[in-house]
Amino acid sequence: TAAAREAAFDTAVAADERIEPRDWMPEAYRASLVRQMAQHAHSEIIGMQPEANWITRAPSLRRKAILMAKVQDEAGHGLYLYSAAETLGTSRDELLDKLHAGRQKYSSIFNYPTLTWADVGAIGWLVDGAAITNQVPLCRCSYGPYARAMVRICKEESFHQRQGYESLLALSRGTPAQHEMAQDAVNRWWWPSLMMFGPPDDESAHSAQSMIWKIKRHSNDELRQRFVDICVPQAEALGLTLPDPDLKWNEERGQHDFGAIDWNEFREVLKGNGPCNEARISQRRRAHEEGAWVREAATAYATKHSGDDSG
Ligand code: FAQ
Repeated sequence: TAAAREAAFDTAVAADERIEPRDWMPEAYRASLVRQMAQHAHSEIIGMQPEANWITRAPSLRRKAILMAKVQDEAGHGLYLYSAAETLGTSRDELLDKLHAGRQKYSSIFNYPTLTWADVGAIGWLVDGAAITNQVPLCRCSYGPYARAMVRICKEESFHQRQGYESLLALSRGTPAQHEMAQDAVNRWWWPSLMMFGPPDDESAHSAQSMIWKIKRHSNDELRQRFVDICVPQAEALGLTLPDPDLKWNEERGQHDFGAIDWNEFREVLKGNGPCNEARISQRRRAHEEGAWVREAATAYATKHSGDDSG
């Protein structure tokens, strides 16, 4: 019966068992996973744009090779995530259509511009750093295909974070102008990185249910706090300052206090009014249209060879 199926699902989730594609699941669980995984996949592929902006201008062959590999990894992450979402019965086409029509979100962070080379380092350090902090717990998500995709993605994100840190360190220890460029990038990326974790807990529409379902393991504010605590000693080691005069160690809490986040800015970016929203989505639509011939050729090839392995 329906009640028994639902009870079995609840028991499996409570016992930390994985839910797999063929298992019964509540429609709302399926819909919430598709929502989150689609947003995550879209973030990976839109997230290629800010850094790709610097591939042709990387300061050395080594930096260029590293950056190209990183941006390719992001495309790969998008593909694992779309595939994982397909196991829930939604096609990649459907999800991309929703992205292009503005009906599904992608992370707010990718609506900010990359103005200097140091932004590439700051993205690696802070944006990938925030991404790992948020995603490591997702490796224990109750939905099997999402959790497994996260394991590989997190390994690659760790490399991305280290390369960003190393690149910023080189700039910070470089000429005064390079140091200043690194500091300026950190000044611009710090607050948007804190917004990546989502709205404060008391305004987070999905958190309570997602935590019961063990899609999310920690609240938005918990992960944001963890990230701040991780970044403070790293900023010190980098010789850079985090742009928050209220940031200080709180002995009693055993955590850092930090200043107020401008949630109005966050809401504006989500509404489409960030500095680069227009540019990001139009570039994405253009790339999709320009790739139409590749999809047609791949479909024609697959049709020609279906049920025929003669080559
Ligand atoms: N931006 O109720 P909640 C990366 C939306 S990392 C835009 O708290 P939830 C790697 C939220 O969707 C970035 N929208 O939602 C990389 C919901 O709207 P909806 C991607 C946001 O799901 C690095 C509404 O606000 N990572 O790409 C944001 O419980 C460098 C209410 O919020 C992931 O997606 C935001 N920052 O918690 C790539 C991780 N925050 O759906 C390239 C997986 C919230 O009702 C270069 N996702 N919203 O229309 C998650 O962990 C969660 O979905 C949260 C939000 C924590 C993001």
